[in-house]
Amino acid sequence: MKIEIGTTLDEFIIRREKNYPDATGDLSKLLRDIGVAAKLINRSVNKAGLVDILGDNGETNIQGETVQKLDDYSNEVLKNYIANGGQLAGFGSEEEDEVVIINTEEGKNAHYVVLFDPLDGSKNIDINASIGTIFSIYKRTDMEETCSLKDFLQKGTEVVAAGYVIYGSSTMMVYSTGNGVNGFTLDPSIGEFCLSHPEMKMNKKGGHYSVNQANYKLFPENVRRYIDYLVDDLDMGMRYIGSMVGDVHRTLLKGGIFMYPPTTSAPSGKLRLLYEAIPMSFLINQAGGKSSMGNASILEINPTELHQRCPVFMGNKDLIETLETQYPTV
Ligand code: AHM
Ligand code: MG
Repeated sequence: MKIEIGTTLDEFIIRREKNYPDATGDLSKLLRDIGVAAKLINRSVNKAGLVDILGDNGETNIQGETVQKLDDYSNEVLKNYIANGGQLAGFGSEEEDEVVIINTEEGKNAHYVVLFDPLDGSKNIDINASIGTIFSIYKRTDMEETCSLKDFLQKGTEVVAAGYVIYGSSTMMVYSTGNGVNGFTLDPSIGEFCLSHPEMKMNKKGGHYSVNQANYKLFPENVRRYIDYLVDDLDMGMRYIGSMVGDVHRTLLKGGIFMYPPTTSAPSGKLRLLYEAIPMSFLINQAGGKSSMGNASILEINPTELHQRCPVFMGNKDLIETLETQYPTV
């Protein structure tokens, strides 16, 4: 059944759930809770220049980076909204050192775990550029066992749902439950996410390449040759915000390729496998594109650590296939 443009996120989720008579409603509730948390984060992001939540809070997170106040706030909002809803057995956050297991009776019986980056690209807060929230949802691997780290270290092929919220010139939530990708724009006049981009599909050709070009000399030789090929042979232009959600959102809408390759100082790149690379790969794949760690799919990586990093290349299928076959990097 086709769902009309303008349908609210809640209505969309309810209608979609009807296609699955055995659904418990837990995944739907989780997605709706993420939608509500996103609206709260959006409210604060919009006020970032006005109230005293702009700037950093002086602490560093496990990655050794300065934590911005809005990172903290977004992390708290997501935790409170999704952890207390009764559908979650645990969650992991880029801003938390360890996974958090929910030890209530409801939590022990819950089927799902969530991983999120509460506010990605937060260095862009001060300059009013796009930032975003990224999330992925998995089912626990074994309901007979207590929820533990292994439930979070699952391959991208096991993702049940993933998406992002972009706080940009408008605020959008884009997500997939493995059945295509749909985008919802927040209508501030009614405070609802409304279906604006149904069944998103990547362009097969064209678009920009998106990379931190300042790192060019630090990239492996094949990555440098590949970038030269994009510029010299395909005549591609470059766009780079430095905010993964913004850069991937453009790639999803307009085509091209987004990459964060390894460098000599960061041999696994910068981006986190579980919080950033897998959820975005899942979406790009669902929209008909492809993602790679340089020589194989990101979705096939077996995670070993919660905060592990991995090289990221994602975009038009042809571009990724050329990378893997002609300019592979390990
Ligand atoms: P963050 O999770 O600390 O915000 O860092 C991730 C961000 C991504 O959004 C973006 O793609 C990347 O860092 C940009 O890094 P760089 O400034 O090295 O190009
Ligand atoms: Mg991040």
